[in-house]
Amino acid sequence: MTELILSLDVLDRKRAVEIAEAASPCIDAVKIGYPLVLAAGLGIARDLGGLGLPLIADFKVADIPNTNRLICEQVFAAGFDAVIAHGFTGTDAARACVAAAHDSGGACYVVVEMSHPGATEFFHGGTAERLANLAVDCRADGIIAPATRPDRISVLREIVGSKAIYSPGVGAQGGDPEIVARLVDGIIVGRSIYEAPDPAVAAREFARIRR
Ligand code: NUP
Repeated sequence: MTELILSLDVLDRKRAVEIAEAASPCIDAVKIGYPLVLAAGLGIARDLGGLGLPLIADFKVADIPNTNRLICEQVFAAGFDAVIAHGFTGTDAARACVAAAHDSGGACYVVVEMSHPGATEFFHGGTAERLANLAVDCRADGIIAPATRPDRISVLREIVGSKAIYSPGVGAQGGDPEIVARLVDGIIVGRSIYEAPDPAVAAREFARIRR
């Protein structure tokens, strides 16, 4: 079954915990990025630890290998189970993230094509395909690919095979969960759940769709 990953981009610690708790029976993981961590602190990972769900740090790590390693070590020490890294900084840099993740018993996912309209300026023309190959070479656990372009997911699936594909862009960005859920291992949903009048109901609806 396709996983449902809640993207928790709210700025208030208490509200973040409430939404995650309400949605928790219907979701498979929680993804946290800079907005919540910068607003609430890295300790939010511990606050959400009681949910018993994997926590993914969407930090899109993109630095030199040594700095990537230092960042990822902090991510896993803080209690995260997975990290998202960029691949465009090169094989050595991505490999540093994968190594740090695996040394901590965690996972690393590499962004190979982003979901917003401007992403086509740089990711198209062969770059996403190269990044997908890089993710395979680095032994990343999976890739991030755009729910807004299901045709692209299919192209990237050819390259990564059975590696996990997690896909943001469902709902608020226009991606159709019914179509995308058939192509990927997990859909990532943010605003369509946390901005819904009842996030628990919205999460249940997405959980039903993905089956
Ligand atoms: O290509 C990407 N697109 C994207 O939206 C890569 C991402 N990591 N994301 C993230 O997924 C984005 O930063 C946000 O945290 C989430 C999508 O949220 P929403 O559009 O469902 O609200």
